[in-house]
Amino acid sequence: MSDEPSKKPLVGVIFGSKSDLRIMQSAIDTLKDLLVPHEFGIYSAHRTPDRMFEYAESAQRRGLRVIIAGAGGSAHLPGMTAAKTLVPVLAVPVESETSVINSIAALLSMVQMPAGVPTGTLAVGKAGAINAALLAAQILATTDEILYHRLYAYRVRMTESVLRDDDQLPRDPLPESKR
Ligand code: RP5
Repeated sequence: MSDEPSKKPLVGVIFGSKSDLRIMQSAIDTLKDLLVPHEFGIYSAHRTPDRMFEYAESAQRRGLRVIIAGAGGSAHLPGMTAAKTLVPVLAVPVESETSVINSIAALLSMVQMPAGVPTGTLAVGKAGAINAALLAAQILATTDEILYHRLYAYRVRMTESVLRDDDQLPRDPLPESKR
C-alpha cells in the first residue's frame, strides 16, 4: 500500500503482522512528517514467505532505496529480506505487549546475522521504529539536499523542545533565609 500515490516510494516499511503496526506506525508517521515517499504492508516471513521474497527481489527494480522491516518473536523478516536484496535493510525488533521474552528474542535474532548478509538493527519498539525512519531519511539525504535541511530542522525542533522542557521544570526559589 503506498502512502503517497503521486510519488514513487523510496522507502518500504514492512512488518510481519497486523499486530506490529502499533509500533511500526511510528516509522510510517516519521517518514510522512519528513515527506519521504514510502509504502508499507504486511509481509510475514513464515506465513507469506513467497510474498516476502517477491517484495525483496523486486525492491531494487521498483526504486526502493531502503527497506525498514519490523517483526517480533523469532523475527526472521529483516534477515530473510536482506538475503534476497542488496537494498539496505533496517531492522526493528517489535516490542511485545504480552511477553518480555518476545522482544528480547526478536532483538537477539536480528543482531545475529551471519557475516555477508547485513541488517542494521535499531532499538526495540517505538524508539527503534522512529530511528529507523530517521536513519532511512539520513541515507537518502546523502544525495538529497532538501531532505538534509528538513532533517536538520527536525533536530533543531527537538533541541528546542528539550530546552523548553528544562525551562518549565518547577524550580521553587529558595526562601530568603536560605539565600
Ligand atoms: C511475528 O510474530 C510478527 O512480526 C509479530 O510480531 C509476531 C506475532 O504475530 P501475530 O500472532 O500477532 O500475528 O511474526
